[in-house]
Amino acid sequence: MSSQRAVEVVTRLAEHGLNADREAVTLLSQAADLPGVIDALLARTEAGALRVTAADVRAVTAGAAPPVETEEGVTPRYVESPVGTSLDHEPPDYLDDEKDPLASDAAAVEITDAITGHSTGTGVYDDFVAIFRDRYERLSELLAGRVPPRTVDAVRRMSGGAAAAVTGLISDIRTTRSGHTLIELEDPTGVFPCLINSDREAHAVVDELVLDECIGITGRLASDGEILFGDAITFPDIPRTYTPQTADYHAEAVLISDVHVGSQEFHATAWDRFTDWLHTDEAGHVEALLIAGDMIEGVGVYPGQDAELEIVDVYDQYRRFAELLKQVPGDLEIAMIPGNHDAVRLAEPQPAFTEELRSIMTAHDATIAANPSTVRVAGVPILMYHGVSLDELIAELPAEKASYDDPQLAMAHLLKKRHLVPQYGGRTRLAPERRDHLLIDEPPAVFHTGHVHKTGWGKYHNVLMVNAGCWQRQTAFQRSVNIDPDVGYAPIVDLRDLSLTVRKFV
Ligand code: D5M
Ligand code: FE
Ligand code: ZN
Repeated sequence: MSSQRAVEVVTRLAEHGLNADREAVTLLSQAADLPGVIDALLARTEAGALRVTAADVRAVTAGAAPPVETEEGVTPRYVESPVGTSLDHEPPDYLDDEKDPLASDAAAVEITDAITGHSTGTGVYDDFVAIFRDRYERLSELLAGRVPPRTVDAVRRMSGGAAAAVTGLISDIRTTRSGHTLIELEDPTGVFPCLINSDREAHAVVDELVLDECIGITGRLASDGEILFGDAITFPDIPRTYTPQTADYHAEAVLISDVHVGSQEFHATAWDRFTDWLHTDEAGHVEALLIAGDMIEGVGVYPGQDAELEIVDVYDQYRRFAELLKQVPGDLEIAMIPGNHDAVRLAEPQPAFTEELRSIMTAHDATIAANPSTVRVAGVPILMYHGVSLDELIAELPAEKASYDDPQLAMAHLLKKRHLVPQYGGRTRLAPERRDHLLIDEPPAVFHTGHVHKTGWGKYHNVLMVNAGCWQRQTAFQRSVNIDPDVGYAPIVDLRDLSLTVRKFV
């Protein structure tokens, strides 16, 4: 699917107030009569329903796209230096137990939120153009040191047979009949085709490419100058030599996610044990509790959810969540961002909770921020992102490169692509803004996600990646889609050296 076609589909749906999941966009982009199909969808959609699924599209069209299969049981490829702890590990003994008094006097948690209240998007076509241009400009800048920064237009004017390189957003990927891969790279001056021969080393990474991500391809132009034969694919990436900022005194942060308060499956006992532990001496160095989204279960998030709700009103769910936060020691900073079950817009970046919701969660004076956000705890930058795009990468990439059992592999790909939602118009709904807030401008020291309800951790180019697991037992819906959640784990990072201890509370 070309990005242009996807943009057209998403724009048209938006005109009718509809959102669609990625598969639905793919199916719609293949529809010969898009306006007709949208009319049929509108006729079929119940009043108030805004979300178009692939099943909806199939119901009104004849065609069906094959499902994407993922396998299980893979060896982490991106985890270069696994974090030296395992589940239920005792925390290491620390020699230095003193806090730096100056450092702890300063605010332990700081946040820069460029999103909440700064939404620039109006949802019109121009915004899609602007966001792609912004994405291209900022990511190509990151590539500029390693790939000659030439525009498509400049490459077109080069003579055939010359050594050349193209940087751009992937507008199309196709496998040729002979098994080679044809990649079209787009920049503001045009589109250029690049062929990666299946016998080239670079061919080993073509299965991790997704549409709309920014890469550089280096190689040689064909004799007619019409196509680039690529030898190497370069990602924006985190430098291998990246040295993350660490704390200069003993501070720890607990990274959790997906509390899902309001669900009958919310594991209250695990939460009680966890918050009890936070009051013990062992937790004496914990300065911050970070929650990466899905505080509540929400209402009407998936089919049949009503039957599994313990609290049926969204505001009551937040009231209960606020009560549960009161169990957290008062001197501990809390920072939280929304997820797809929370009561904010689904399209990312998601702004922080509204005043109304904040007024419910006043007890802790929590830092309430957008999804995504970078928070600094004891000076250490932690990138928090709920993680909806992890589903997408896990579906698109081969199992050994991304899977639900090893969510940190998918996280590593986001770091490598320097983008939290590389593929536009996919299953992760994106709000058209003039600036691309999902780009990873500065590498964080810690990358914290949730959403897939599985724990996973590792390092990628010295960045500690932690996917947090959840506080909700398996729901009937999750059983139906084969999700076996990791419930009641709390990953705890020592910010002095980014070492990790994962504690289990079930
Ligand atoms: O997401 C919890 C997990 O469930 C996450 O990996 C996505 C997955 N999920 C959510 N909806 C679906 C559908 N419709 N099909 C397959 N997998 C799904 P959460 O955000 O907590 O619901
Ligand atoms: Fe969740
Ligand atoms: Zn989620």
